[in-house]
Amino acid sequence: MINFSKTEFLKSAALPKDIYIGEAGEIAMCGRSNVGKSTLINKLCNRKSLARTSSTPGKTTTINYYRIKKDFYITDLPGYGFARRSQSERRRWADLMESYFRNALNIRLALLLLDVRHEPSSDDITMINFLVGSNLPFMAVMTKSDKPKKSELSEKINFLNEYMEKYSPIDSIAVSIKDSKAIDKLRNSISDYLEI
Ligand SMILES: Nc1nc2c(ncn2[C@@H]2O[C@H](COP(=O)(O)OP(=O)(O)OP(=O)(O)O)[C@@H](O)[C@H]2O)c(=O)[nH]1
Ligand SMILES: [Mg+2]
Repeated sequence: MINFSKTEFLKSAALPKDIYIGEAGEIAMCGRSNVGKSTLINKLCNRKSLARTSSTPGKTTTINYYRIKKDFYITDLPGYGFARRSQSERRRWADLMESYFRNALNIRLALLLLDVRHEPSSDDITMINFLVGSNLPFMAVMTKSDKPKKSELSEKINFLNEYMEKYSPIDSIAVSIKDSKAIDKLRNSISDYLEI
């Protein structure tokens, strides 16, 4: 079982030349801006502000690498689908992502975060197709499960579960920052899948 609490910040990459290329295994956090990627890294690692978060989208603008154990990293990626970015920022984002995925030969698992309240957006679908097309194993993680009304939650989870089953053999999981049991379950699923 991974001891996420020993995680430490390793480096940031703002430009393709800064992208980490090495032997270590990697867990990549992908998803739309504001879906909760940086927040989830903090929760998994039981830390308040290892990764910086914000209530406004577009907070993470660099690729941030965190070492969870010797030879294993978790990578916080800048989110997609954030409309209010300048043309040049969008270009930089696209170049950075393209370079990241081209060089990330050691991604052992991607976590694709989806807001439990919404159906996948066209950007999410592009991401899903990319992961499938690249043969990258991924687990859908539905975030913000504290937000829907209790009466609607299971319907939303079932919808996304069924949706994602078509694309990934790995079971989806619903989490919330307010539900430490769900976070624990996610830690276990990641450890079990990676056998680390
Ligand atoms: N209620 C609730 N809020 C959450 C949850 N997870 C994240 N948030 C909030 O969602 C907002 C965005 O979280 P971030 O972690 O910064 O989102 P991000 O995906 O890293 O966004 P970018 O860095 O822009 O790509 C913050 O205000 C978080 O507190 C959750 O499970 N429940
Ligand atoms: Mg972020």
